[in-house]
Amino acid sequence: MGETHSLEDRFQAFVEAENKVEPKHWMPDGYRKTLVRQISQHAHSEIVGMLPEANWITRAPSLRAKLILLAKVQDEAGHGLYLYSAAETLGTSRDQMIDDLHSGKAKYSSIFNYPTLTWADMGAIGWLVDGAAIANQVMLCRTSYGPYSRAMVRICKEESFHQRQGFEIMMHLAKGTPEQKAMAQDALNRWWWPSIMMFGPSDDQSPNSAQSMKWRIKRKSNDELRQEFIDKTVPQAEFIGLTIPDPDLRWNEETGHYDFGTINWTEFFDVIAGNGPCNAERLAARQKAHDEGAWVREAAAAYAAKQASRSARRPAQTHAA
Ligand code: BYC
Repeated sequence: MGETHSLEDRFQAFVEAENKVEPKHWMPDGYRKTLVRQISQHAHSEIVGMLPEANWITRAPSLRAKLILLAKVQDEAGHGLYLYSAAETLGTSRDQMIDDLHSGKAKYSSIFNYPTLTWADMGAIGWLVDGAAIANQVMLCRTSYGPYSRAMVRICKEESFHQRQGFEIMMHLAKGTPEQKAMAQDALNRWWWPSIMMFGPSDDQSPNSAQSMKWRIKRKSNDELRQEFIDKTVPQAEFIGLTIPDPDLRWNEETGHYDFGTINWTEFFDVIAGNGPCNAERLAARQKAHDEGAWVREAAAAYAAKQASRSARRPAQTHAA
């Protein structure tokens, strides 16, 4: 008991001194569990997040737009893979994480349970969803767990490109015909509130935040990051002549931040409980892809087994020769 306490105290001092925790270091069980929960949720979000955008690859309005969207969706697959690998260093398996996604035990970001109805939604996702992801993930580059923080550095570089591609789509539409501008405004109207919900419940309703901040897993609170994102994004909307769909949004001279209206937390909790507009569709698509990919996993395992048995035989053959 006393020994556990001193290990925990030493661990706490270690993270407070801004050291990185590595896979083979001792860590409290709760730290390990929190990271597996958060990193796997993050990985699932990247993978499920490919679905709403992939919906538009075949309908992108030009070859250039198609290439860029294809590259972005591929980046997201890569982010999912780094993140699954980072979570595996904590002793969980990819199969377990995927089972937890399919059974509904593990969450993925609420944002991907909304439909992508028009091309402007590709702009809104890049600009707002990747913009929100960057705010959250720049902070995670300084997270205390080494493999997670290093994955975040690369992911953030790619997310910056995603945010720009989204903003470019919105800027072009906003400067286009009245119909195009209306399409951009409609996408902003539908994606704004879900995007600011992405940061998670407000700090007084966030059960995991206090401990995660203490362990230096999270470096800023959900509300701090949400405010940073709003402060950064409102001038961008003004610059392209679009209106944020919040009548209560106004600059507050005293605080130096934008005040904003009340978030519909009932909607948020409904979506994360599995009842959003596309939850069932997203999970069914992932399950189908997993089932249809079984032969690839089997072939890869058979190939790996063949290679392993060859290399096990090789030293003996070399010796005999
Ligand atoms: N959606 O105590 P809290 C991307 C859950 S993908 C669903 O504040 P925590 C991209 C939370 O899990 C970006 N669930 O939790 C990909 C917890 O439930 P459990 C995804 C949410 O973990 C493709 C409960 O609510 N980014 O960039 O301290 C295309 C209470 O919350 C959400 C990440 O995953 C949500 N939005 O803080 C384009 C970043 N929010 O698990 C873009 C990594 C909260 O106890 N994750 N919940 O059952 C994090 O930074 C943190 O996990 C969160 C939540 C800030 C999201």
